[in-house]
Amino acid sequence: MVLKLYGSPVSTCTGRVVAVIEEIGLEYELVPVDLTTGEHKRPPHIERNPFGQIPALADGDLVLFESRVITRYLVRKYGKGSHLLKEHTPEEAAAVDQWIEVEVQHFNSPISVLVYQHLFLPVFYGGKTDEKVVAAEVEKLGKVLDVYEAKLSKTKFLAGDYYSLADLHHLTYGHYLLTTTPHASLFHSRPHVKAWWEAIASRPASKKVTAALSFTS
Ligand code: GS8
Repeated sequence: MVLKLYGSPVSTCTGRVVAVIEEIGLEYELVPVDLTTGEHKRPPHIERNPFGQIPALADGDLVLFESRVITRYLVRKYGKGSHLLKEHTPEEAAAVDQWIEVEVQHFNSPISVLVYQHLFLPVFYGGKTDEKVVAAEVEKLGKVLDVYEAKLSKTKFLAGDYYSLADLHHLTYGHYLLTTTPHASLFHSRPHVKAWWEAIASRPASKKVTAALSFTS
């Protein structure tokens, strides 16, 4: 049965799931949910995600929401041979889990504000970038990336020398930050972060995802 992914091609959280689908090589159908008309807040989408957000995945009768839960589900169900979740030993699984959590707890908040301020706010909502907010979030993200720089000076990827979901989860916001905001130097000025980013972005699966994200150069 073909997976159905309910979301939007320009959404970071939808793209996160598409990245895993492409890494594993699964067939899927992207069913558009139009945020501009509030389709995500009404039935039938609200039944797929009670928080009225995208994405949601339907795999037969199973319906899931939360992009990072969907990615783990897909790896466990269809990507067992991959290293995307190293569940061979509790120690390796913990290394991936730890950096998956770091992305959620430390990276996502400042980078999503920066992308919102520079891209979604002006483009979708006709608002004006708040430079005070931007300055505070640039500082926060810089501190997080200092930690990444130290870790990535020891291993090629976050959890170890292998590409995992811990890295993949950074793809879509990283892409938008680098291509639609004036803050690419946050990544490029840190040599190990820069090399890590290039290793992520140059993967064939990543290229398919980022090609579909609009607003990019
Ligand atoms: C966040 C989903 C989300 O913010 C996840 O799936 O990872 N933790 C969740 N979705 C946004 C689009 S961002 O790609 C969304 O649906 N926004 C509309 C809204 O919240 O009303």
